[in-house]
Amino acid sequence: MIDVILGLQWGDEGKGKIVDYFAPNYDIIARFQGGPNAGHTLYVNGEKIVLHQIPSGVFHPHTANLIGSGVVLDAVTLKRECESVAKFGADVRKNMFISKRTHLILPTHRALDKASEMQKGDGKIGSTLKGIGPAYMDKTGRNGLRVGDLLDKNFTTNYIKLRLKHQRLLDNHNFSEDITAWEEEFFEAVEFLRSLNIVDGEYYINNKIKEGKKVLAEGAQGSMLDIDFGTFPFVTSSNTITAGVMSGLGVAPQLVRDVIGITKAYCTRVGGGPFPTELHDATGEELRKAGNEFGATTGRPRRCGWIDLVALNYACMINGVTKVVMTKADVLDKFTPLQVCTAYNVNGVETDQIPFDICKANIEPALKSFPGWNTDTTVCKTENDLPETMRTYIQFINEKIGAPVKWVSNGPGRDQIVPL
Ligand code: 2SA
Ligand code: MG
Repeated sequence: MIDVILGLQWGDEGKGKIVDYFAPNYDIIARFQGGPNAGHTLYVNGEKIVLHQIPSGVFHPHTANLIGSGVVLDAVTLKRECESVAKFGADVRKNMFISKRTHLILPTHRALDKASEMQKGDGKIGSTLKGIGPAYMDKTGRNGLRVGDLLDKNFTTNYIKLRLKHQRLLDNHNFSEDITAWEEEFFEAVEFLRSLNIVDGEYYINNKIKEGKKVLAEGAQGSMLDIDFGTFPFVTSSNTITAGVMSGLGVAPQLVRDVIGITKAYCTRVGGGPFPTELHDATGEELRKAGNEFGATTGRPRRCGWIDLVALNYACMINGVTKVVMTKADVLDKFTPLQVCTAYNVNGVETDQIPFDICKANIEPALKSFPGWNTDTTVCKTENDLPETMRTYIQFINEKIGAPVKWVSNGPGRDQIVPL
């Protein structure tokens, strides 16, 4: 049995905290896509920790953590992260497993990411520059190196061949940056990676499921950044949606039980691309401050705006969402009135669908106004503690997106979550 947790917006919905919250109910937490572009923030004994490559179940000693085949892996980030979680008592040699089919991010992938963004100029994607796009390009282009290849004695020769290919591309971009230091770090990290639990991920997970173990698939980024159904080309290079769980872990669709979608009570986006409900005014600035909306990986300020039910409804449809968690509800505590986007006016025509040409169209959101609650909700423990105005806001969202909000997260703490 597999349950899925994934983001319904443009990432940063608070997946890390929610996975950490649910982790004790599962035997295995598995990342199925993305790489060190992810920034999953959690709090362990009151201390903040941001995970990029390691699944968010790592602090639960009885939970195994799988880095699945659909992930792209940066050995340097992984090594650093393993060292930092060890300080909090997590032992990755005991509870973390890496699929042999997981593709490696090479130092030249990072350089290519930079070069590509520089060439795009104003039209740049706003990539995290972690080498994600180029690593997935080498996967689909059938050139990439995988974790299992590290166990081959010809690894270094194969690495050099691919590096030469990349060098020619970088020369075409007129990109010259000395990557010697990155390479040194890479080979050190590769040595470390060889000493971890490298497994046949698809057999590992299917055998565990046969034994009756429960799996939680942990999504990274968000549905609107999906390579196929997001706001292309302003997307990441993987399938962030439920479909990615099957291809990224090697599991059958009928094993999936719940798809738990995470949305903020408002909306953010980091990087380029369309964001119909974005606020360019003081309210947007206040949301950024109140929500501490800065990239967990890059520190970039996130763009902020009202919740977008057109996009949320679309994400629920594509993912087959069965339950929703609304996060950062407390960030809205001091905002009134609140706005909710119920439709788009696309070049003057109203629609409740995501237009194909969302990146080019002139979109005006149709907004419905709700009174705010002006209450400190961080102290709420049960549904009855939540202000009536918040419950009305949630009820409206449930109806529009066709999936029920079942939990409200009202602060960063592990215990700040209210079941509905
Ligand atoms: P990439 O690096 O090639 O995947 O970037 C492509 C687009 O995907 C966006 N993207 C993200 N959006 C939100 N959160 C992400 N993770 C970090 C975080 C991001 C950060 O948790 O805050 O720290 O800046 C993430 N990763 C990728 C990216 O902004 C591009 O729009
Ligand atoms: Mg994030």
